[in-house]
Amino acid sequence: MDCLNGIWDFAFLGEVDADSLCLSSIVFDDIMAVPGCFDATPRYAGKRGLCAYRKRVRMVRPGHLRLELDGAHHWSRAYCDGRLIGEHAGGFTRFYHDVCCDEAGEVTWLILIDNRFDSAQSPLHREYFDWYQYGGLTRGVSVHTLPGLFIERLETTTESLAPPTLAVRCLYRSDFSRRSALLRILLDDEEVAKRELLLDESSGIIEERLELPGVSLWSPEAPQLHLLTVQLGDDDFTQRVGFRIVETRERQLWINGAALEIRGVNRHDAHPQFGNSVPLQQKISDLQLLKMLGGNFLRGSHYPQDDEFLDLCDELGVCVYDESIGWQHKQEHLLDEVFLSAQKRHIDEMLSASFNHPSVVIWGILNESASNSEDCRVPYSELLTHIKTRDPSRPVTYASCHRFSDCLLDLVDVISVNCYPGWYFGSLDDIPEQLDEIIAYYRAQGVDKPLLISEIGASAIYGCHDYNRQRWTEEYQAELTERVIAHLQRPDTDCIGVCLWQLTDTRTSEQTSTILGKPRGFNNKGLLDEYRRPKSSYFAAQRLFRRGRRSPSSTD
Ligand code: ADA
Repeated sequence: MDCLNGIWDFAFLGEVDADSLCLSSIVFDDIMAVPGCFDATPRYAGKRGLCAYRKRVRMVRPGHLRLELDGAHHWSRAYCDGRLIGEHAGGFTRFYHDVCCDEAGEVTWLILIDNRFDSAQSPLHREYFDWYQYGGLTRGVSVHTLPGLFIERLETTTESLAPPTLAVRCLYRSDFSRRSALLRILLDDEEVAKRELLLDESSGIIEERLELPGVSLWSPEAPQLHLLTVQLGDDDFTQRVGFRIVETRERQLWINGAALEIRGVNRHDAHPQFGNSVPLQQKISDLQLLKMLGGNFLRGSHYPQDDEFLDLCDELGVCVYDESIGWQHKQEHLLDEVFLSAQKRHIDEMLSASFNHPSVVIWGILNESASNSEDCRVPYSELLTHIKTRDPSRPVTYASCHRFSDCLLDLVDVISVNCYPGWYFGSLDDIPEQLDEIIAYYRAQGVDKPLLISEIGASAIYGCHDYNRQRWTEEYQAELTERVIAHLQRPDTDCIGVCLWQLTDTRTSEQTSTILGKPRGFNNKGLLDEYRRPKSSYFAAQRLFRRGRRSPSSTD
């Protein structure tokens, strides 16, 4: 594998149509970092349009090359030595293009990127979303030289804990229709399976069930990881795995038989200086901030998380609700075949990239979309069934904002409720009553399912203090946060926990309808501001998260 991250030649082309562009006329007059968001750099801040990235590399091993892009926002078209090798729409997921290269020598990779809003070209990105949608090669690029028989990916599932048993699915491809190959599987460098196979398809799945007595389990408290290596013919693939089982029953979410009390936050993978290409150190800092808060859970709002971030969650024992891109999609979007097939492809990419992360304990789709319409039953059901068919081991959900009108909750395993008592409706004093009413409504829709408050919060401008304690002050936000958590932690409140909205302030869309209610152009509901400076609400949440859920005998 050759990593192509680093400095790329760059040209911002602006209002240019990719179809009428002559590649040889592009003047590369600048440079850009990959991974990176070009529009988070000062020269291109706020710009939307077509741009071109170029990198020349010496390929010592030619043959079947695979260009892998870990995230390209929002639309991309890739060329190898001037040859078109593929197009892709939708950010936040990994995809690839294959190309044959016969001779060793210099290869020129050229990638066009478009961050304009165009629902025909990029059906998954809409301008009105409440977050800033940056452009660029946001999550890195690599190139692989693949042998004739190669492993496409591994999918692992813990089937049992006693003894720990891992089901391994090895998806392969071969340029011969019939060949024999040796399969070897190693766990932490020790051979655990070996057999000679006759492969008579050009692609297929090899399934192995490994019983591994004595292997340590993964849990939020003790996140033990193991290294799984699969060798097939001349190819090998190494993947970290954790042994753990997620279940939903009796209104709880269980990990290895222990009910999880969710103390979580929503997090946008964003920073004003880096856009959606948050550096590793900042990712670690964000998880430290979650841990210091007393948190154990993170909702990756509102798009799939990258491998690096999920690796950190695996290591730190932070459980993740990983969701497909989406924000308040209306019925007309959900009933549009182009949108639906783009969602399916995107969900497939999310699953392929993140299947083996033990930290991912819930798959979610389509934040706050039209789940209050019976007419949307078919698309919702298709997407959720699609996930369940590929991965029956994890619960599925969607975050609902339809307080008294949701009608598709029979399709999910976990009920996720976004609600803002004391902010968009009601007052601080009403919070307990409002929450009880909302929970009772959702409970009636899904009698024995676990119920998570997946968003709740209030806005505060960092540094805004006032004795009046009105909306937008740190005092109001802190008080609301305290009242919400205190009520949700009561032993008689029927929920599995809360994901506060949100860990940090985040830049919002430039569209007038969105930005007008958002001072500074930011969603200011962070416990921290966008530079991670704490507001009073962070400490209010910390006090209660560290204390945890009240037992029926507690006195306070
Ligand atoms: C919604 C949405 C969030 C954010 C929030 C808010 O619930 O899911 O992305 O926009 O509202 O701040 O209003």
